[in-house]
Parts: sequence; structure tokens; C-alpha cells
Amino acid sequence: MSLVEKAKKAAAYNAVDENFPANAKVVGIGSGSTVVYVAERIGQLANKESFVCIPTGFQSKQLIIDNGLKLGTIEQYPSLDIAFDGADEVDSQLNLIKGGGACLFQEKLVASVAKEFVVVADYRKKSPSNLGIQWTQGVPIEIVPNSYATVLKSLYALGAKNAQLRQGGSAKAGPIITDNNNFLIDADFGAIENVAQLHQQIKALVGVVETGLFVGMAKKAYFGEESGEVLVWG
Ligand code: ABF
Repeated sequence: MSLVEKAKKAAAYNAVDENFPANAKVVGIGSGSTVVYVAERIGQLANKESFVCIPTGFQSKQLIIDNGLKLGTIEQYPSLDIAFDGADEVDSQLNLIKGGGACLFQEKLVASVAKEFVVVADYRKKSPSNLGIQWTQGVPIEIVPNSYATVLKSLYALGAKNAQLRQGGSAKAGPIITDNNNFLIDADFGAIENVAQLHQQIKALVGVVETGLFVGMAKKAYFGEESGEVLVWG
């Protein structure tokens, strides 16, 4: 197992071991490669029949099934005891950039109704000062498809240095389609000075469904370090 993989696993196992509520009834399982280890650890719990897991997308649903966990939907269970998810970048205020995996809307929906939201990541995701330093691919933004030209124009007006519609794997594939049948834009604002303000400005644009800026939502962040130790923020 590579160093990064070991770091992800250590962060995820620690986060579950230290935060999973003994009497949990509804648990959010996020997306990405670090959450794979969260689902694995939760799947090892003796009482796994006593709670339901809510996914944040297709991959997440598969993780829940593959680990023998009970699957539920956010429509059935609109209130969660805890949610675990990865991140593309985390600042020291626990603000996040998410959406590199294209699931930001459902990730935010699940996190927004969880009593506790715990982030798991490897050491590369830490950005103690500003967001937009470690993650240089831009802020992911989910949009209604036919608004892409107007939203792109408005993002440049808001100060984006670069904003692109996220494309599929090949030139022929066209734009990526989210689980909600929307498009994604990645907008690079450089180092973000005021995360909450930027989120609000982008969210106010007609056509924007949600931004990948998660402001003040996470309670704790667990980082697997290169040393093998786990660093906790929050
Ligand atoms: C999801 O997975 C995303 O919001 C984020 O883009 C990504 C992090 O993935 P990984 O754990 O693979 O770095 O949570």
C-alpha cells in the first residue's frame, strides 16, 4: 500500500473510531477514495444492522452495498446523526473545496442535515491559510445545463482567472453529467480571501445549483500524515 493510501486509511479508521455514535440510526457516507476506508471500517461494526447509510452518489451507494451496510435515501431519512466525507482541500477554519468527484450537490445535501460532519483526507489536502492554494483545479460548481454560457461569463465578472465546463474523458465525450443531470464548471479564483462571500456570490447566479465551497459545515477534519500519524483539526 502506498504512503498516500496508508494515510487515507489511517484518517478514515481514526475518524470512524473516534466519532461514530454508539446509538447512530442514520449515517451519511460520502464519495471519493478516502471514504472507501470509512465504509470499510463502518462495515466492521458489530451493530451494523442497527443503522441505515445514506449515500452521496453512485459510487457511495456501491460502497454501502459492498460493505454489507443498510442502504437508505435522503428522502426517507432527511435527518442524519453523522456524515463522513472526503475533501479536495481543507482550510484551518474547516472550510472545504469539494466536488472533484462531481458529487458536490448530494454531498452538501447530506452534510447539511447531519448533526455532525467529519472530513477524512490525506496530508495533501491541508491548506492552513487560504483555499485555492493546494487545489488548483478551481471551485467545482454544479449548474443547470443551458445556463453554462451565462454562468461562465458571470464567473469571470466575479474575478475567476479561468472557468471551464468540465469535460468527460475524451474530446468526443462532451460535458460531464452529474447524478442530477446537470453540468459542472471548475472556476479558478486563485487563493480565496473570503470563502463565505465567494460562495454566496456564485450561488446567487441564475443557473447555479450549488457550489463546492462548504463553509462552516465540518466539525472535524482527520488527516493521515506522511509519518503515519493522524492529525485532527477541530
Ligand atoms: C469527494 O471526493 C469530493 O467532494 C472530493 O472531490 C473527493 C475527495 O476524494 P479523495 O478522498 O479521493 O481525495 O468527497
